[in-house]
Amino acid sequence: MGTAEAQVAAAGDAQISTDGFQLVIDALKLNGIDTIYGLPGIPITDLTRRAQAEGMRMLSFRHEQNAGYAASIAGFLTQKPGICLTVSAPGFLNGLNALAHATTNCFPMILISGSSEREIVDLQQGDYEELDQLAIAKPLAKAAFRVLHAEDIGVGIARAIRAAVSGRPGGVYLDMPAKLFAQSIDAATAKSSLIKVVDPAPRQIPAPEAVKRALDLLKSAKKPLIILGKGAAYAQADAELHALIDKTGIPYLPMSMAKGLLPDTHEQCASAARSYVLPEADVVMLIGARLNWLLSHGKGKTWGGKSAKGWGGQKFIQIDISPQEADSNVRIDAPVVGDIGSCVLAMVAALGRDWPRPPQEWLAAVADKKKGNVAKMAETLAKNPSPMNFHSALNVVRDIVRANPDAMFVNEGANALDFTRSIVDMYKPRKRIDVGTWGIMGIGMGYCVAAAVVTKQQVIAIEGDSAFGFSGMEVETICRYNLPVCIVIMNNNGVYKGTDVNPTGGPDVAPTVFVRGARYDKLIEAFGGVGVYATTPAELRKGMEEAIRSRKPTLINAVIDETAGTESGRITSLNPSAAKKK
Ligand SMILES: Cc1ncc(C[n+]2csc(CCOP(=O)(O)OP(=O)(O)O)c2C)c(N)n1
Ligand SMILES: [Mg+2]
Repeated sequence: MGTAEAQVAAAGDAQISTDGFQLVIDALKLNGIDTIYGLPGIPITDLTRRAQAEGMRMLSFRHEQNAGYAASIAGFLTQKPGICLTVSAPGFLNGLNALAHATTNCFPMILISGSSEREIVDLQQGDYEELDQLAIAKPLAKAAFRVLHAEDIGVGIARAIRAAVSGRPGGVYLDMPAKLFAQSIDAATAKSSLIKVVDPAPRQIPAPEAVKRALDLLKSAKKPLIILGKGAAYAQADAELHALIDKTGIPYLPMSMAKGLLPDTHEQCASAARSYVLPEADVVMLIGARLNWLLSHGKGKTWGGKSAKGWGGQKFIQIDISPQEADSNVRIDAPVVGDIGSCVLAMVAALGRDWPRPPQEWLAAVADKKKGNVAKMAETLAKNPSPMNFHSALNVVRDIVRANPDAMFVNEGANALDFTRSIVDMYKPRKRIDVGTWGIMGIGMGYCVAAAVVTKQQVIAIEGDSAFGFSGMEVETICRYNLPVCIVIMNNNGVYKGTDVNPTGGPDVAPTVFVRGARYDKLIEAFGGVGVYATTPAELRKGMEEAIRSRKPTLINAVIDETAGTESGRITSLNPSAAKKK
């Protein structure tokens, strides 16, 4: 079947009809959405078939959670809502985790789920996969809508798109009961019911007085610091950010997914002196970064406060799209509300020509700290212990990424995450995608699929062995679509490390321990991919170079010293009972 438009034209007869399936596809395509991440089944199987027949990229996953994570990160990378399509009840619930993740991380995504018959669900009469999905989705989504009539599909999709991408982006749920898809509707009426959304994410220009207030404060600083968050990465305002960093000369810290907005090797990048600059800074400008747990809520010892919740004395400027973000954790002296691109542009324009560089003592102190820490790290990285540890393995990964700066970089785990983030430099914007605000395990393979599909670039994934397990079956998906993904599993035999013992002496291993010496590399071979077993940095290097050269789906099982990890990686202090365990 063609588009509603084609049918009308071909038949020359306004009486010809179309259906709900077709309208969903037409509405998405009309809004430039050409990819769906999902998993077929009642009632959406034909939607997946017909989307493919209509030229959309319909990517089928092995579990909806992974399809959902793929959709969420596609939204982050493209500024268009990523679409996840699931069946009712269990499929919907599997996708819901990713929807909540999208909302928490401010990624635009739409979860479209088929659902059961309203009148049966509402009377709780026990329909096939009965569940009040809309009610369940609401608290986890930025917005949630249901469409009951085919003529409302256009409006439903338009509202979902606007809700997902405007203001602070987030996850949107769109409920589509089974009956909707088969409803027939006059093709001309159908066509006129569709909406091409005009200006879905309008710019939000900051107030000039807010910009002036912020710049006055910044100018008064003796030890200024800029923090770039993933909101700054999402904004795709790379040139404006470069100009701001260059013109002010202020040291900056990139949050995890903001790494590479400017190359991590930039002389103003203060990542290697993080624990020095946070407590020392007197004025901090946050750009698309929230003062949540990842920044210790802007207070406490990390910031030089005397107690766990004590204020460190910093003044804060916060550039954010949401007017409600300011003062969420500490006082914000100069909130600047607007989209990041417009705000940074306004700031650069208002800097003028004679903006003073920060005091030399501050720049020299930061540079000095950096130098010391970089030298210490270089020493550790140069070692070649046997068995291989995180550092000697990541030394290889660091070289490979430097040589392939366009590659997308996926990262999850605990130690496998924390060591990687600090050791592997990024050189370009939006290359690093990881566990995000919640620190969730399971984003790995879904992110790999979306990153490859959206960017067409090589993808490198550095995965803890536990982290990988959450989405490991999607290696079949990666092989099926023949995606250029190189997965490296940092295999230390368990969660954090592989050395825990069962204190009772019973036959079960400890809860954090897996099968010793597991051969994850064999897993991908089952689907025609390339498996590599690497016990030395040289073997790891060879495997990664070959994967990138061939662009074949590759899984490298990097055998890591099972004693090498730390409980909870860098966030041991958040672990209530085991805070002292190293
Ligand atoms: C969905 C989810 N479940 C559980 C956790 C708790 N958790 C944090 S890190 C981690 C796994 C760490 O082990 P691994 O990935 O092997 O990394 P390693 O520290 O061993 O390198 C787990 C289970 C989580 N963050 N997310
Ligand atoms: Mg592990």
